[in-house]
Amino acid sequence: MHIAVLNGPNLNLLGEREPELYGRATLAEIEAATREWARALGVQCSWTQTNHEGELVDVIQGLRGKADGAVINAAAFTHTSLAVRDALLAVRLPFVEVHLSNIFAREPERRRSLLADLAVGVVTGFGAESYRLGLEGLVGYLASRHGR
Ligand code: CA2
Repeated sequence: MHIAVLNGPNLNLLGEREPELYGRATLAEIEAATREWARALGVQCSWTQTNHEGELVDVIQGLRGKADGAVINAAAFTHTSLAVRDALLAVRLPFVEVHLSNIFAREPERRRSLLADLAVGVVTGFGAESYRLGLEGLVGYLASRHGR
């Protein structure tokens, strides 16, 4: 099973600023932990971070037939990007939306996700653990679907 983990804009800055919102872990540390969690679950994982909306769309389009599912923290694009939504609709890839912070406890414009209704589920507010919970939830979902 191959799971793609996708990260949107500014997540490359994690650990440098705003630790009260996003924690102290760097994105490289979250990547290392996620790869370890994936290994323990017996799944392959790929990792992408981009600051560019079009690149995120290209990466999502390229997952068709290559990945079984995705864990996606689209960062600010979560709240703004019809292009990312359309790409996810086009590839019909099961995905879990994850966020480090609880987007529902933040500014009104962050409480809306343009992706969440397409997702298998959403994990928001657990810091780096959101990635582990999202990955576990997605792998369980895919395993039960394959077993049917
Ligand atoms: O809580 C999350 O995971 C977010 O997806 C993080 C995004 C934010 O736009 C979403 O509303 C919620 C922000 C990504 C990281 O931004 C940083 C900005 C400055 C310093 C460090 C990180």
